[in-house]
Amino acid sequence: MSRTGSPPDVCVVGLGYIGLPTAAVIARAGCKVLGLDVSQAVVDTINRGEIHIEEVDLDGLVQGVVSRGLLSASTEIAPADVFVIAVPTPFDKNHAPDISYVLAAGRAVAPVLKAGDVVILESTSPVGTTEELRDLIAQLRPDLKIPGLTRDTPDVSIAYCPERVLPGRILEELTNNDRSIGGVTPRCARKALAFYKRFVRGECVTTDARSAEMTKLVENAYRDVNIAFANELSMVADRMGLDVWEVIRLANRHPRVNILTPGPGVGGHCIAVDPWFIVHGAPDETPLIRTARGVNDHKMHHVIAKAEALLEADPHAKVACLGLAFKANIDDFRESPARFVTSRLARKFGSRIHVVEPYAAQLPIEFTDTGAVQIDIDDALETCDILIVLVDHDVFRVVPLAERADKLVYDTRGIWPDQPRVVREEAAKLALAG
Ligand code: SAJ
Repeated sequence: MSRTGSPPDVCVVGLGYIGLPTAAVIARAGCKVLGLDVSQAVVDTINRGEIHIEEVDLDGLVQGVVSRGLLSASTEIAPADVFVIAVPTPFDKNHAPDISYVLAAGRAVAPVLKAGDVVILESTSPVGTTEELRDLIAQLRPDLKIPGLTRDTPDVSIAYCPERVLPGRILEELTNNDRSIGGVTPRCARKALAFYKRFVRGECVTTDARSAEMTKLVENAYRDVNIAFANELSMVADRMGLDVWEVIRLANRHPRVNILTPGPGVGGHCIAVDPWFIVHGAPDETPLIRTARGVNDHKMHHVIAKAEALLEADPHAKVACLGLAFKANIDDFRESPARFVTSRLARKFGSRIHVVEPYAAQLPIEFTDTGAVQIDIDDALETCDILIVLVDHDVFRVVPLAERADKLVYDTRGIWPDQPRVVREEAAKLALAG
């Protein structure tokens, strides 16, 4: 495969939140792409030109590349020139990374590999996973010369190239973000680089596989540690009766200070997961990363306790919880602190809880039989006395002061800096009393 030659045939293994957009973007660049997934339902949906996940502009893109015959999906592997593996890497109950899906993908790919092929792992992975994948392929295909294990020119190339896209901006960031491309050998990195140059406009930087694996983990751990600092400050501010938003706003006027935004905790399936991969790899050297995880998880319980104190102080007040998504302006409810907090309140306070989530057609399963109901933001503003802001959706952010000035507001996201301070101080005092 060469950059200037005809486009390679590509197989993307795993058609989830990363795999499907990646497959579609590669197809748009003119490569014939086969998407492989274990779910027949996912495969059928994509082959109809439809999508099973929500992401800005993805529907039109998939529809276009499927109708032009550039993207198809299957549960059966087929030969290709480049294999891109984008499968989940969860952790178990002890926070140990589970790379079984990566190895299963390797077992699927190995039988159809031929000389000249490139295998690229994109899944967030503990350091050393790409070499494990390489060793598995070597074991399954003793007929092939494998990079790092042969003195000759290897038959195949194996590399690690993490995605770093932000949900809600995936298509744009897939194309425009810089990429770190880590080869099992420098030659492998060059082969993978030639492939990414076909569809990435950002700068592609080559390195070794282990450094690229660690880079991905470090990016998300960096974010987690910095959010933990903001969340810890918010709890300190509650204890001291201070307005954390005011303190952060002022501190951030310092030219070398940039404190992130407190929230009800850290959600999603990356930032709350990936730091554990570092901790698992170096348990004695990671007190800071481990503590940050603890702070961010604890913040959810702090929010629940503070909200419970508010609700118990006024047993007749009707309450609106604003947002269930794991962050603003998306319909992704996986590992969402807002969802966790609201469901706990619904279980305790039942029909007093009114949930506002414009991105959800209905309440998630755990709300069944709690008595909590879903209403829209207009009803919430007309009928509820207490507003608990859990997600900074734009539709909440734009509510003018006049429509909420008389409410008791617990704003975990700081979207309403003009909310009368007396109300916010009252909330802080109630929480302290609790
Ligand atoms: N959050 C805060 N305060 C902040 C920023 C975020 O409470 O100041 C919360 C969010 O509300 C959310 C969580 O953190 O619950 C994570 O949100 P996010 O927008 O920071 O990140 P993700 O999980 O959507 O995507 C991250 C990104 N990583 C980094 O920004 C370093 C993305 O670039 C990665 O590709 C993605 O993880 C991934 O797939 O690993």
